[in-house]
This record gives sequence, structure tokens and C-alpha cells, in this order.
Amino acid sequence: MDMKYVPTTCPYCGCGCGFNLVVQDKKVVGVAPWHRSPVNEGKLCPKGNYAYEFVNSPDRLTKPLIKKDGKFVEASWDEAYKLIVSKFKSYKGDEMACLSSARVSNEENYLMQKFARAVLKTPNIDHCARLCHASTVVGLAGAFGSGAMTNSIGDIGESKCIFVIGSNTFEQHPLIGRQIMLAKQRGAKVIVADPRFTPTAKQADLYMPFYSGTDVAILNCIMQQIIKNGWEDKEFIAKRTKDYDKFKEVVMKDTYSLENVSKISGIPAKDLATAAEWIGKAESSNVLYSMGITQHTVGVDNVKSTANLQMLTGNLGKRGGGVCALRGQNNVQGACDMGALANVYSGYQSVIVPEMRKKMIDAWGCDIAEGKVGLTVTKLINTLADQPGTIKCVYIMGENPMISDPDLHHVEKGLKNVEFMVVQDIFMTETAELANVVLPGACYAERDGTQTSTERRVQKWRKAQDPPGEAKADWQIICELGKVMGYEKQFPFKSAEEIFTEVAKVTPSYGGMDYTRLEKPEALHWPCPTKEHPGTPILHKEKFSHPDGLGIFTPIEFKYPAEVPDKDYPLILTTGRCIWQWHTGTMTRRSENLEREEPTGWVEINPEDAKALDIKDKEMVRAVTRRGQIDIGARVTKDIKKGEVFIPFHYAECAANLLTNNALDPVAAIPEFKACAVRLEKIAEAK
Ligand SMILES: Nc1nc2c(c(=O)[nH]1)N[C@H]1C(S)=C(S)[C@@H](COP(=O)(O)OP(=O)(O)OC[C@H]3O[C@@H](n4cnc5c(=O)[nH]c(N)nc54)[C@H](O)[C@@H]3O)O[C@H]1N2
Ligand SMILES: Nc1nc2c(c(=O)[nH]1)N[C@H]1C(S)=C(S)[C@@H](COP(=O)(O)OP(=O)(O)OC[C@H]3O[C@@H](n4cnc5c(=O)[nH]c(N)nc54)[C@H](O)[C@@H]3O)O[C@H]1N2
Ligand code: SF4
Ligand SMILES: [Mo]
Repeated sequence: MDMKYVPTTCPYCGCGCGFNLVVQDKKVVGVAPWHRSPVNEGKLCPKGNYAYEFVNSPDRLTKPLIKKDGKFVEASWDEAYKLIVSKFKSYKGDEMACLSSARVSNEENYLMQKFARAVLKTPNIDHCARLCHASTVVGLAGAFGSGAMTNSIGDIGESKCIFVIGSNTFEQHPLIGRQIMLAKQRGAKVIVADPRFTPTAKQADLYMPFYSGTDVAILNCIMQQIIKNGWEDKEFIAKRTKDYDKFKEVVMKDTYSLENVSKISGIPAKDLATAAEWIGKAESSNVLYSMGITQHTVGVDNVKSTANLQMLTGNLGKRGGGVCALRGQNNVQGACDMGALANVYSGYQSVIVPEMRKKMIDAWGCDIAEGKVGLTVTKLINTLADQPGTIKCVYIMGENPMISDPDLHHVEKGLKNVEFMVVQDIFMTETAELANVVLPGACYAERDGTQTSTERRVQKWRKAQDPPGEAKADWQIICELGKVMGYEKQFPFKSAEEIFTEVAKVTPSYGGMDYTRLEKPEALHWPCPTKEHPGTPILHKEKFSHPDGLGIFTPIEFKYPAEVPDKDYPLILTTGRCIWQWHTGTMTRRSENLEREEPTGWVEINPEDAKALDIKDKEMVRAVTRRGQIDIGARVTKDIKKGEVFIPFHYAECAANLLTNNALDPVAAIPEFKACAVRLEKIAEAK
């Protein structure tokens, strides 16, 4: 028997844990600990442990498929490419759009945006970061000049006070949750603010349940208390920041008094005061946040408020401090870094700055898309649905918007308006079903590449087995398409490493990296501009990334979500995830050990609300919003605040996104997944 261990990086969340893939007779059969990974030291969460199970699933895509008379028929790669090229060449750049993927490697994201901009000449390239941390990228770049998590994962364990707001860290970033426990053992105080009493909240020293969408009020109130008590870091404010007075004027308003914010948020005034005292007096304090902060029409305001708090208390550029924006997907950080965003090339080089565009034209040796901001994922879907005929052709790699985007009836209408759609995935998804051509991709275990975790650590994937059937690595498919489109010179790559060499050349923050340096288990954190540079685990140590080196305070007023409860829809609906499932379920629902734990969706409802509606635990109920309705089992539990319900979005059979609101943050264009108005009905009574 031929057996080997191949060390690689987990394909699920942004923690970036390392593990060994166990390969037997050339097939991946298991996962074993890789103790040398400094991120997780051999420990894994359930998804990491079972990350081998979907790899050899019998329904992996193995051949290109072309839709003929409404049915998919197997085709050769040549046939598929021929059809795609004839169609791609028939549209103008502005009539096309590409979606890249936080599931695939840096190299592949780089190539996808290059393909969109250099081959299709379209500015329309984006990916699911738009649904996730778009508000972080905008908000933290505004405050600090750089839109990434400021500190490293290991650093969280060193903090003296951890304030978790809008992150269910123990379920969604379990190996970062481990750092919270380490900090706690070392004496840190842990504060969790969440509408749900999550497994994370259960470990808190202070838990503050509140109504979804009231984060700005809460953060302003805490900051008002800090200022009133003189706990702010006056030296840090004076030396390293600007616009403090304008900011102070707003937070000191009566609106943000303990009493008033207690009414707005539902948190007792004494708890808000305690939180302010713990944060204000701690030697070091960090903020951990994720989707509870970002997925709102005020997502950017929320993010900037966390930045305000950390500047106010001088908790930036030091150990145990920071704004820890926990990036979600394995490579969402990298997909952003690589320029798979509507407004930037790789390294956040703006498409509207003529010198940046010139730099890319010179590097790629061809004309490229006009220097204007393209359509974001959310605006693309709106354009498809509401202005049919504007965008005619869409190429989607590794995304499943038919389950993951808000207001699915609207998404379906939009995607059905597309004349020609190509989907590149590892499984037949709800989105792929609507495509004209489906291309079979290799999965993480079947190729080399790099991915960048939430702490900006660039780590390797190492190939452990061949892809099934005729499936190919995403980078290989894009290169072949580039060539048949006539761009041989731009897509000459024979390996992921060759692509990385080009990435390093044109992306200043990755400039000093290469495959040899990344081979070490600890890899490298960007920015790493030169070959001698050791990488940067903590950002903003001496100065911020703005040209004048200063951090910027922003005055922010509280606004309610776009849709608030009323007589017809009297409850707040919030949505999210559970530990066992991953997003649209394409991988975890094919994993026996994970699927068994939570095989379908549910709606969490507080016992008092359930009683008023005569709803019993486990009873099927109907959830109705202005956008749609689903039938779903009730989970009656005190773990959710009265007045609010929660539905996980993993399950096609009771898809939460049939209900959600696609109202967008005006700057970041992220949808309000975390708050809309809903009504629950007993099914027997529902018409
Ligand atoms: N098992 C698993 N892990 C994952 C994922 C997965 O699908 N499954 N997805 C990954 C991805 S891409 C991401 S982005 C992360 C997301 O990670 P998280 O953001 O931690 O996950 P969510 O469940 O979306 O939401 C987090 C918490 O926000 C709370 N919340 C709801 N409304 C509000 C609000 O108005 N304000 C605040 N402050 N909190 C609110 C919810 O109750 C929930 O507990 O997880 C990553 N990890
Ligand atoms: N209601 C609600 N909706 C949400 C959220 C929420 O909190 N609430 N969260 C949002 C967030 S934060 C996110 S990140 C999005 C996620 O949204 P999506 O990215 O659409 O969700 P995934 O299920 O991760 O889809 C990834 C696709 O990539 C495919 N894939 C996996 N590996 C590979 C590969 O190597 N190559 C190729 N070509 N394909 C591959 C998978 O099979 C899957 O179809 O969902 C968003 N939607
Ligand atoms: S914490 Fe995240 S990266 Fe680590 S094993 Fe779990 S899913 Fe994978
Ligand atoms: Mo995400």
C-alpha cells in the first residue's frame, strides 16, 4: 500500500489552519494533524477534520457540460472552449461580467481579474467579499489607510480584554476562539455583544444581548462613557490621529447616554457602563468582529465605529490590541488582495488612478478595460434583474449566488435574463443549473497554490491527488481560455508558482514573497515588500498607512436598519451560520459526518414570542417577509433575544435568502443580511 501525508491549508475558514492530507494509493482518504502549523498547532475544528470527505464525492463534476434544449450534455474541453470563445467575442466589454471566488487560490484570483480586464476588457469583476467584508475594506481603509485585520491570531491570546461584537467566533472561527480561551486563562476579561446567546457568548464574563442593527448606538455609548471617565488615551489621540474634536462632539450627545442607548439596544445601562470600564481601563484591549458588524446598510459606519473605539483607547499598533476583522472564507483576504474587486487591481491599486492603470497595461502588455469602477456582485444582480439586456454574458467561478445572495427571487430573475452564462465549480450547484456551460474545476486537494488567511498570512496548498475525470485546476482553465481568446503572451503559465512570480512583481505588499520563502510552516504575513523583509504580523505600529501617517476619527450617528418591524412583520430576522455547515452547503452537505449533525434549517425563536404565537418547539412554521416565504422547523430557545428570530442560510430547502432584504450600504454595497422584518405563522393557520 502506497501512503503519504501532504501538509496543506484548510479550505474552509479564514483562520488558515494547517493539516496533513492522508493519501492512500493516490487518493485522499483522511486528515491528520500537522503539529508544525503555528496557527493551530495540530488542532482542528470539525470542518477541518472532515475536509477530506467531499473530495472524492461521486457527484464531483468530471467533464465540461453544455446545455442543449434545456438539458446538460457532456462535451470535450475543445467543444466547450469553442462555444465560450465564440460567445465571449460577440459581446462588448461592458456587456460582460465575471465573478471570482474566495474559495480558490491567490494565483487563480489574480488570473481571473486579469482575464476580465485584459481579455474581456470589462471592468465588471467582483466576488463574495462584497457580501462579507466589503464594509471592512472601505471602513478600515478610511480610518487607518489599510482595510485588513490589524493584528495576528496568536496576538489575540495576549490581550487583557476582548470585546467580541458581531462574531460567533467559537462556531465560525473555532481556532481563533481557542485564542480567546487562552487569553481568558491568562486573566483577560471577555465581553460578548450578540442578539443570540451563542457558544461564544456562553464563555463571556459579560454578555450583552441586543437588537440587531443597533451597533453604532452601543459603540458610541461605550465611547461616551470612556471619555466621561477620562479613560481615553490622550497621548495616542494627540500624536497619532486627527479629527478627534468632530468625533467627540457626536459621541458626547445625549442620544448616546447610558439610559437612551439602553432603550435603543435593549442592553441594561449598568452592563454598558461595565463594558466601558473594562475596555477603558485594560492594559490592552481588542475588538473582534465579523458579519454582525459588516452586513448592514450601515456596515461602513459600524466598522468605522470599531476603529474609533480602538483609536480612542490607543489600542492600535500594539500587542493584544487591534481591530480584528475576522475574514470568513479561506481566501477572501487573498481574493481582495489579488484585485478581484470592482475598484482595484492587485494590492489595492485603484482602477481610477491613471498611473495604476498604465502600470497594469505595461505589465500585461496589452490594452485593458477602461479605468472606471465596475459593477459589484450586488449591483450586478440588480442590473441583471432590473435592466435586462445591459449585461448579457456572465462568467462565474466558485460562487453560488442562487443560495448566497439576498432576495433569491430577484437573483433568479436576474440570472435568467443572462444570454450566456459560464459556471466553473466542483459540483453542480443551484447557480450552475442556470448556466449554458459548466466547467469542472479541481478542488483544493488537487492543485498547488497559495491562500491568504485573515491574519494576512500567505500559506500554501499542496497537491495531494489528481482531479477526478477531466476536471482541471481553475488556473489552468483560465490560462487555456486566455490562450484561445488570443492572449497567449498574457497567459503563458505552466505552474501556480510562475503565476505567483508575476503577482509578486506587480503587487507591492506581496513583492518580497516567493514559493521558497512560503514553504516554511509559518509562511509570511503581508506587507512583505522585499526579499529581505520578514513580513508584518502587526500593522500600524509607528504610523498608519495614510500619507500623513495619522489615523482618522469619523463622527458617526446611529441609523436604524432599512427595514424595521411593524404591525405586519413584527419580528427582526437575522441570519448566519452554524459550526457544521459551510455557506450554500455544496461541500459540507456532501460530508457525512458534518451533514448528520445539522441536516436541515431551523428558526430560533424566544419562548415568550413562541408562546404569543402558539408555536411549539420543532413545529413547522411559515416565515414570511416582503420578499418571500419559507416553511421551516421552529427551535424555541432562550438563547435568542425576545423580538428577534434567527435562520441559518445554508439550506436550499428552506433558504433564508428567499426572505432577506437586498438594501445596500451606500458606500460598500454590502446587503443587510443581519436585519429585516419578518412574521412567523402557524402553518395550519397560514393560507
Ligand atoms: N462553520 C462555518 N464557519 C464559517 C462559515 C460558515 O459558513 N460555516 N463562513 C465563514 C465566513 S465566509 C464568514 S464571513 C464568517 C462569519 O462569521 P460570523 O460573523 O461569526 O458568523 P454569522 O453567523 O454570520 O454572524 C455572527 C453573529 O452576528 C450576530 N448578529 C446578528 N445580528 C447582529 C447585529 O445587528 N449586530 C451584531 N453585532 N451582531 C449581530 C449573530 O447572532 C451571530 O451570532 O464565518 C466563516 N466561518
Ligand atoms: N442570509 C445570509 N446570506 C449570506 C450570508 C449571511 O450571513 N446571511 N453571508 C454571506 C457571506 S459572508 C459569504 S462569504 C457568502 C458566500 O457565498 P458563496 O461564495 O456563494 O458560497 P459558497 O457556498 O462558499 O460557494 C462557493 C462555491 O465555490 C465552489 N468551490 C469550492 N471550491 C472550489 C474550487 O476549488 N474551484 C471552483 N471553481 N469552485 C469551488 C463550491 O462548490 C461553491 O459552489 O454568502 C453570503 N450570504
Ligand atoms: S478553524 Fe477554520 S481553518 Fe481551522 S480547521 Fe476549522 S474551518 Fe479549517
Ligand atoms: Mo463571508
